Amino acid sequence: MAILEILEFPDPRLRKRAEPVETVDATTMRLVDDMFETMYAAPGIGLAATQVDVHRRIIVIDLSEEKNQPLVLINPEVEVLDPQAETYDEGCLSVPGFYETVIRPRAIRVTAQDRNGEQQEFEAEGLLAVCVQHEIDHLDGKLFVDYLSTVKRQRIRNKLLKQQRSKA
Ligand code: QAP
Ligand code: CO
Repeated sequence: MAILEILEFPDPRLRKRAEPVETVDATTMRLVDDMFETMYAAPGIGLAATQVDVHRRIIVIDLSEEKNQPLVLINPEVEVLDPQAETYDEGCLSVPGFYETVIRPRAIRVTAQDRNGEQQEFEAEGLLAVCVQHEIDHLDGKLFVDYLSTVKRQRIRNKLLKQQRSKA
């Protein structure tokens, strides 16, 4: 297993649209395992392949305290069950140090393949619904900062660029 480098906003590679996974093979499984190791080490609760510069429709999530409830979503599809808006203070491993309120539909149905390529389907609300929608956005080249005002987004962008320059 390996810890992968996480791309940070405003890296243009975070804007690429991920392609569907055709067959869940050994390469896919290895990537999933590396994504979990990377997410747990961060630590985070959700990670999309886009964030590690792999442009395939793969997401890993674990909302448990003990980090023992891994959820793998390959080629995920979402249907809104309840469009009523719900707010949540979101963060992102690609936007380290910043949390802002985002509004999304409160309840969804998720269809996706799991780590073995088996089709799974479940309903989600609360943090899981937020996390799935946030991660699917990544696969479409979208970030939570896109829901903020231009002024807020630019301020975050400038602060992160400054941090990244001082690290490099
Ligand atoms: C996405 O986010 C998410 O700023 C997953 O310094 C977030 O794992 C979905 C993290 C909130 C729903 C609600 C962020 C770690 C982790 C940071 C994460 C940081 C260190 C974010
Ligand atoms: Co994110």
